[in-house]
Amino acid sequence: MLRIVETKPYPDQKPGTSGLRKKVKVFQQPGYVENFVQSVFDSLEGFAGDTLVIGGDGRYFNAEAIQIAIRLAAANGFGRIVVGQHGWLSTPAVSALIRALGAFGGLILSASHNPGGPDGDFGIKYNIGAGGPAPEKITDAIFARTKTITQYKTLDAPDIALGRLGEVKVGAATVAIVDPVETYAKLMRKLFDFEAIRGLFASGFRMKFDAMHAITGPYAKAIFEEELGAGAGVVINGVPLPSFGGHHPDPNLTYARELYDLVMAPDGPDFGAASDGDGDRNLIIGRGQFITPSDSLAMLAANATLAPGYAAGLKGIARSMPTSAAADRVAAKLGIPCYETPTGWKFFGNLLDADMATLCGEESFGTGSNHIREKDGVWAVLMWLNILAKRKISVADLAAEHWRTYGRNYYTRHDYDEVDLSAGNALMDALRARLPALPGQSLGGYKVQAADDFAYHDPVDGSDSKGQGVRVLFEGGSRIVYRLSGTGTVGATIRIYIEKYEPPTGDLGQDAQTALADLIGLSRQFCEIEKRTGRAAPSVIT
Ligand code: VG1
Ligand code: CO
Repeated sequence: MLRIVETKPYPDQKPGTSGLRKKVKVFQQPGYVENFVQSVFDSLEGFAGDTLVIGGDGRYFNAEAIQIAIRLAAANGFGRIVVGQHGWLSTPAVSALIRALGAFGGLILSASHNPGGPDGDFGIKYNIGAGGPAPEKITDAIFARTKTITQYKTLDAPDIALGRLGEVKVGAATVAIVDPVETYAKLMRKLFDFEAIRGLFASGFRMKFDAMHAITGPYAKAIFEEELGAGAGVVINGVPLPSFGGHHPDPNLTYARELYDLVMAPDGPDFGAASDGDGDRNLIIGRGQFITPSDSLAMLAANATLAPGYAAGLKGIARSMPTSAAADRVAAKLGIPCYETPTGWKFFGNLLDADMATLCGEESFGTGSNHIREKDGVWAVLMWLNILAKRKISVADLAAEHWRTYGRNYYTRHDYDEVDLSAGNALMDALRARLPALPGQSLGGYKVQAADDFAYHDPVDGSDSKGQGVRVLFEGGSRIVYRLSGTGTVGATIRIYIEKYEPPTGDLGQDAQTALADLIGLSRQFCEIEKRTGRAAPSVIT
């Protein structure tokens, strides 16, 4: 039975770079999920009878939110609702399913790498028919709608059994519960040389994959352990848990320390990898050698044709602005364009749709390609394995060879979490005010070549995005970038990105924090971090 429920808007349901992200307790308020999901549907047109994909990363409140979303989708006229078993779908798997089914769009229930549990975070994101995050035009419309909404449409229908594969009716809609891995794994088989990777494992290559008790456990077990013969025990923390075992499911050197220590040990495995809450991020570590995400993008691009899905070569590379310029050097050598976009995967969508870029990456442990419209953690691991299987070389040797060819972009990101919001904004305002006077000045021995607040003109749809982060570019390819996070849920998170270019003839084997020490000091002093925020040191260094 269709039911129309009167409701009052909640303030601040603004979807950011990765959808709407708030504390679980905020989402648990009566009508909160309904308001947002109805606002999404109210901002879309022409979906009557069409297909909607729904899935999440298994975090606390996932199942409850999915039941609500299913009822609203059915009441609003979707004809077919495809849901991952147990409510599970990784973000890349949602993207793959939307595309494979030709669905109208999808809802992803996740707060990605943010912690879960009753006191953790939750999130909802809408993805369009191309498989990627909704562009700003749609997220702006959704936000506008959340402020004026007066009612939502739902059904009087019981919860459905999310664990049971098969189809059930909810109102007039058919709900199909599907295996979360199947469609995704099929796509991976098309892109990569599974035979060669099987051979790699058969030859004694050892790997550890840390699923961080988040969504990639089932994917990694099915693909790495079973299909590729890596063997049982390769996947650690492989069971998705609502609170991610109390951990922060963020695959970086701070939160994936267990894996890092394992792989850096002298008798450690050849290769270590991890993914985040919703499976779109990746961490790559070879024995004795961590690969920064920026370097990973460059190295994958330089070797991409070894994977069958990319044998024809790359059309272009795209990276987010704060991502290091390592990929630019590969693009230049390949004679293809390299696009610099604002932070967030949604900016890559147009370039991929227009076939202007094939590989994309962000410094925040996100790498992906035109196979879907999200970054993809398991894909990145397979791409590395495919390349290592073909090159028959260690990660450390591949990295050393890469830097000898292109030079090395030493890189680090320093995050200051949960800073007072007005202090964060004031810091950025003060930086912006100083920009015009910077070019030509010498800061700590570095000569400023250019300085701006990054703006992006989308070459495909002509849209403009302004205020995307303060860049101070130095002569010789070094730079400091400042921006505020759009995904934090408490106060402001200030991100400082520091990069220094070392040419092929320079010292390529340094520790990044050491190589960057003078620029790190300069980055703090220049924005007066301690005076303005009371913080002498960052909360997280990656
Ligand atoms: C962060 C990263 C950004 C990434 C975004 C979503 O955003 O810096 O590169 O696209 O998270 O990642 P911000 O605004 O906090 O810096 V995830 O794994 O949510 O989907
Ligand atoms: Co994520």
